[in-house]
Amino acid sequence: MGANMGKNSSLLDALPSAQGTLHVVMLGLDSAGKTTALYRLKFDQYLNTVPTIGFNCEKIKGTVGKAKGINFLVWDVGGQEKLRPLWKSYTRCTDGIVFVLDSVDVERMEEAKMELIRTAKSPDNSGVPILVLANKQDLPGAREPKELEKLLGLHELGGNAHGSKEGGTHCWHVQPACAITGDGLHEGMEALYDMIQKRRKLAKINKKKIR
Ligand code: G3D
Ligand code: MG
Repeated sequence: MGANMGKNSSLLDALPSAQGTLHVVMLGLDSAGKTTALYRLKFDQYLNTVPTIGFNCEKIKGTVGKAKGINFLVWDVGGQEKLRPLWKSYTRCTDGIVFVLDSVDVERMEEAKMELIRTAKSPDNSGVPILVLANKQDLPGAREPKELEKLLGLHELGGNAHGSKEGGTHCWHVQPACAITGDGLHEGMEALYDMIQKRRKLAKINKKKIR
């Protein structure tokens, strides 16, 4: 399944598309904190996680700022190396990508960068906004967003949410967070929502221009 799925069938297609619900997929290396973040967003509490084989999927409601009341359907896909080929089938037709990062694990930063760039450059994800969740900010030695931007080479992906343009098609934003306490998670979802809205507005304008 997954890696061998036909071009026209994805798990997302199998779901009834709830009106107004935004589809978001959480990616990132194993043990970055994706499942912890998902369940903290969902239940507002810490849940003990086990490594994800397959995926988790939950409906989340935005609580902060413009994203208040917005429904997100969030997919949390296993991050172990052998599962990564599956990411492709989840990221098709998604409104936004949350890339969860262990901000302490500098040893695996290059690996995270490779996976992020691979995801961003996949034609299916062209222009999909990316929220980088700089997780585990509670731990000593956690890198700051500015440094992570550099380590991940985010500028190669496109302008960030604040408008700088350096080629590439992606809007991105780095949000410092702690999935255990929940700090920064809803702020991150708001930033993602903001980028999704901007992209939609631009698409509308461009459509009008073509007419
Ligand atoms: P994954 O779904 O990305 O693979 P998990 O990652 O959510 O399973 O988390 C992996 C480990 O990181 C878990 O610890 C979890 O408690 C921890 N973790 C997640 N987010 C944070 C955070 O913000 N800060 C700290 N300090 N730890 C975090 P265990 O010990 O269960 O492996
Ligand atoms: Mg997991």
